[in-house]
Amino acid sequence: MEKPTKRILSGVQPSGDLHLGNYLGAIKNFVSLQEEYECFFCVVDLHAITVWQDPKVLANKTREVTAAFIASGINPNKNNIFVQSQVPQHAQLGWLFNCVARMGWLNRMTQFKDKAGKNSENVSVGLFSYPTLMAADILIYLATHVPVGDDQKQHLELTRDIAQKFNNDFKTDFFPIPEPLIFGEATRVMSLRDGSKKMSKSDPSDYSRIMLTDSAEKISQKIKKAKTDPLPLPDNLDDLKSRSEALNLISIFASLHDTSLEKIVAEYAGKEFSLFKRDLVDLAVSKLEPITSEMNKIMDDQEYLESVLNNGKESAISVAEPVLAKTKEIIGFLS
Ligand code: AQP
Repeated sequence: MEKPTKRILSGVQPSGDLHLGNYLGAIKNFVSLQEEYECFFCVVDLHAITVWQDPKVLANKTREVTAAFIASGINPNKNNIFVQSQVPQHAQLGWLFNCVARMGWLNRMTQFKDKAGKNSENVSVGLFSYPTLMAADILIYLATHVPVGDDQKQHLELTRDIAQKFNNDFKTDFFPIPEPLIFGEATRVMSLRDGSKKMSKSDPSDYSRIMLTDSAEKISQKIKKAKTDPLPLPDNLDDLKSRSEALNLISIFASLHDTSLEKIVAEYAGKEFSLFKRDLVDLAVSKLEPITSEMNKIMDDQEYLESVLNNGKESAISVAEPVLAKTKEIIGFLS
């Protein structure tokens, strides 16, 4: 089997409205990588159901993430865009990896601890074993690189451990050891209400995040209400790094503007937040409004969306099936 040298897999869950963290930490980077890499972009609905999803909204959210990919600039004619549950090889390899990963490895996953909180006896088994399915998502395509936000770094390390253990156990070099691609000025976008918490779909406060579906007016209200401290903006990076809310807003600005943090710090040194926020509103609206309106157009054309996902499914299966078959052969299953 020919091994790829520059192949990407990444996914986004249809578990709620996409927010600025998903866009700046992941989707925007996907767009910039599509020329250089062979790309597989997946709507990871199997991951979404690790927590309860209303069946009446899940299908629509799945289409919405697909529309967001395309509206943000991912070319569906050049890249594979598909839905995870429509490519059964992900779940099949996921089971095989459940038998490779160790309990101790999964017990260390901080995302599980954060999401389960004090309720760990009552969350789904799927939430606990989520990272083994993520490893399968990546390795079923023999992907070499994985663009993700900083929050997924630990899961990617686990993917590397699984690939390495499988290769060692079966004395093979079949699975690549994938590299994370975590870049940009906003690798971890924080809540607008609390600079110590990640911006997240499941945060109960609507004002904690900017959604890709928000109107210009809503974006403006949320940025104006975003938590800050009473000091003017700092004039150096060291001071900025000790002020979590200021760091978050400046990182968002730099990333939306495709500029470095240093340049934005220099531009707003000593200025008041009120002025900075006004400029951030204008920038965010100018960048997000075209995406939102394109998303709405795509969502109105369900036939087009279906054809993109059908093509994506077929090409994904054509790559995933032989990888699964080879994995089963290595393990010693009958063909
Ligand atoms: N706050 C963030 N900053 C930077 N990147 C982020 N990502 C998510 N939140 C941030 C990146 O977006 C991609 C898709 O994430 P996901 O939807 O699959 O899952 P998630 O990380 O669990 O996202 P949420 O919004 O926090 O969902 P809930 O609230 O359901 O847990 C990933 O590359 C992720 O790194």
